[in-house]
Amino acid sequence: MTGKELLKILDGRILVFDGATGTSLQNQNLVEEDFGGEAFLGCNENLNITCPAAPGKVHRGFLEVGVDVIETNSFGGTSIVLAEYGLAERAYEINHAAAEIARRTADEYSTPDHARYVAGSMGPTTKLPSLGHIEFDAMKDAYKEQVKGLINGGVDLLIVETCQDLLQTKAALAAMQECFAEGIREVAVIVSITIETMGTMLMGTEIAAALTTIEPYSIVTVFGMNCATGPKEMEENVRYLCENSPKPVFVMPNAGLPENIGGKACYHLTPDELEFWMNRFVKDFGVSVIGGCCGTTPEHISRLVKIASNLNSANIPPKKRNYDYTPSVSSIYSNVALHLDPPPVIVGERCNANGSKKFKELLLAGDYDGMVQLAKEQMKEGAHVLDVCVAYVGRDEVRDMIEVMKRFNTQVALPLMIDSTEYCVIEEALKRYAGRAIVNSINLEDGEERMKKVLPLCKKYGAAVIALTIDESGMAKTREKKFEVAKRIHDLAISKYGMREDDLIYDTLTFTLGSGDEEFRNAGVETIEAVRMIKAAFPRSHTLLGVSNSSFGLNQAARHALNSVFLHYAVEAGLDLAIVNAQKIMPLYKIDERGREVCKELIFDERKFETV
Ligand code: THG
Repeated sequence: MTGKELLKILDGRILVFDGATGTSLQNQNLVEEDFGGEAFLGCNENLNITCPAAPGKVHRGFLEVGVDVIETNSFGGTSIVLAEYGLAERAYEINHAAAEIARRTADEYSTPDHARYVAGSMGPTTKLPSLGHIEFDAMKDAYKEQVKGLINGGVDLLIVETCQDLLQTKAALAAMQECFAEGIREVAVIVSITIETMGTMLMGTEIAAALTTIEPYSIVTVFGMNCATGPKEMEENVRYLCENSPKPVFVMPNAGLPENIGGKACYHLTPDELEFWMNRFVKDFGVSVIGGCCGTTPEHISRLVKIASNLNSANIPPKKRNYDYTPSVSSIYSNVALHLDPPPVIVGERCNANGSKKFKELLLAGDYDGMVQLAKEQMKEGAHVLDVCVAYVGRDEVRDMIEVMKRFNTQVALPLMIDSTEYCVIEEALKRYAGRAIVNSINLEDGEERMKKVLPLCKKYGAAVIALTIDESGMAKTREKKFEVAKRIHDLAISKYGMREDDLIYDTLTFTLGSGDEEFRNAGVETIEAVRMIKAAFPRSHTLLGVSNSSFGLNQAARHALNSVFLHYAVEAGLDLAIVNAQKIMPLYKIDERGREVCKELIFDERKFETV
C-alpha cells in the first residue's frame, strides 16, 4: 500500500490497528523451549523463528475481533536490540519471518468486503543517538535491514513507533528513503512518538517540536502517538495534533498507566474507559487511525472496531487536517515559527567563526563547551534561532561541525541554521541534529550544481533552506534581477526537487551601504524592494537578510544605528528572519532623529551628503 492509497482509505473511514503484542505474548506463559533456549528467553522476536504459532495466536486474537491492521512481531527486531541475545546476524531473517507470519494470518481473514493489512513494526531500539549511544549511520543501517526484511516479507506499510528520540526517528526515515531509492517496494509510513507522563518525549521534546520535525517528510503519511500512558493523559497532545497536523492523526494508548505489581507491569484501563476516550478522540478531535498499545486485549480492541464500524462515510466526522499549518523549525526541545508576530525571527549571528572574534578564539582553542556558552548567551539576548558556521582556514570543518553539533543538539534549546558551503559539512551536521534545521544556503552561482547536492539533503533530513539570489552572472543587484533569480530557484526547488514553497527562505543579499561605492548606491533599497516582490509572489515563502553586512566598515555606534534602521525598513517590506547580533538591535526611538535620517538616506539612496 502506498501513502496515497492509505490516504484514500482514510478518506472514507477510521482505520483500526490491533492491541498489545508484547503483553499478549507474555500472557501466553511461553517457556524456555518456545524461545529456543535459555539464552533467548524474553526475546519476543526470536519467536518468529522458534515458535511462529505464538505471534500467530496474537494476530488471530485481534483479527477475530475485526481489526483492519495487525502489526508484525518485530518491535525489537533491529540488529541493535537482537545483539543483546547474540542474534544480530539474524535480523533480516527474523523480520522477514515476522512479516510472513502476519501476512499469512491477515490473508486468512481478508475478504473482498474487509481487507486486512499488515504494518511492519519498528521500535526505537535500546539506544538514543542524541545521547551518543550510537552513530546515526549505524542506526540507519540497522533499520535498513529491518525495513528490507519486513517489506520483502510482505507488509503493506511500516510504522516507526514508540519514538523517544527524534534523531532515532530520522535514522529510521533515512533508512526507508534509501531502501525505496534502492528499489525496495515503496509502502506507506506511519510515525508514532511517545510522550512520557512528564509531558514530553524521553529526550525532552515537546509535541509541537516533534510535529515540526517529522511533518516535512513526504514519505510519512500519518503521524501520531502511542505508549507510555493511557488515553486520558494523551488528551491535550491529541488535541494539539488534530488542530495542527497536516497529516492524519494516529493514537494508540496503553491500557492506562502501568502499575508495578510484584515486578510485573499491570494495566487497569477497562474496555469501557478506552471506548469512551477513543470515541471522543475520533468524533470530537478528528483522529483517523486508532489502536491499542501495552496492556490492550482483544476485548479492548473490539470496542475500537465498534467505534469505527458505527461510522460510515456518511457520518464520519471531519478528520481535521490542518493544511494551513504554521511552517516552523525546531530544536530537539521546542519549535519556532518561521514568521513571528511581531516580526522578525531573530537569528543570532555570533556562533560564526568568521563573524565573531570570540567564537573564532573558542574554536581555535577547541573550547567546545565555551561555544555552547556563547550559544546560550545569545538565547538570553533574545535570539530565536542560531546561525552556526565553523568554517575556518586551516581547520577541518567537518570535524569541527561534528563536535559542535553533538553538543548543540542537546545543550542548545534554540533551532539551528547550518551555515556552510561544503555539502559534507551540511550532511554531517544534519545527521547529528534531532530537530528541524535551516540549511544556509543554496544559490545558482554554478547553475543547478549546488541545488542538486543540497536539496536532496534537505529532503532527506526534513530541513528548510535559505536561497541566495546569486546566479551564473553573480550576485543580483537590482530588485528585478533578485526576483528573477528567486523565481528560478522557487520553480526548480518545487517542481524538480520536491520542496514546498514554505521550506524556502529567500535572501535578497545585504551589501555594505557605507562604502561610498557608486555601484552600491541603490543596494539597500533594491534588497528591501526585492523582499516585497518575493513576499507578494510567493506568500507561503519566507525571506531573510544578514543585516549586519550592511554596516561593515563603520564605527560601532553607526553600525548599530544603521543595522537597526535597515532592519526596520526590511521588516516593513515583509522580512521574516534577520541574522543579527540580538543584543545590538535598537528600536528606532532610541536612535536620535538625525541618526535615523542619515541611515534612511543611506538605505534609500536619498543622500543629500557625500560622506558619512
Ligand atoms: N546571508 C546569509 N548568511 C549569512 C550572511 C548573509 N551568514 C554570515 C553573515 N552574512 C551574517 N553574519 C554576520 C556575523 C557577524 C557580522 C556580520 C554578519 C559582524 N561581525 C563583527 C565584524 O565583523 O565586524 C565582529 C563582531 C565580533 O567580533 O564580535 O559584523 O548575508 N544567508
